[in-house]
Amino acid sequence: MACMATTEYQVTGMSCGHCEASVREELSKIGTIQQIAVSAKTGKLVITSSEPVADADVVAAVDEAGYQAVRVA
Ligand SMILES: [Cu+2]
Repeated sequence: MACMATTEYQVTGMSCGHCEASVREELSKIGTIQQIAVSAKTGKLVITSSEPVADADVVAAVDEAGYQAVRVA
């Protein structure tokens, strides 16, 4: 198994499970992402990927879903 990269973002604007699903759907288009943990309650988004994902790609995907992501870790 290749090295896994984990990155964390704070997402603003989500309010329910549908918001989480929209974020998941957009992020799933980034092929290297293996795992997505997103909470509308806390705004926390944790991405596990097989290769480092560009922050700009994550921010763009979340923006496409209608929310704002900021990298925190
Ligand atoms: Cu919602």
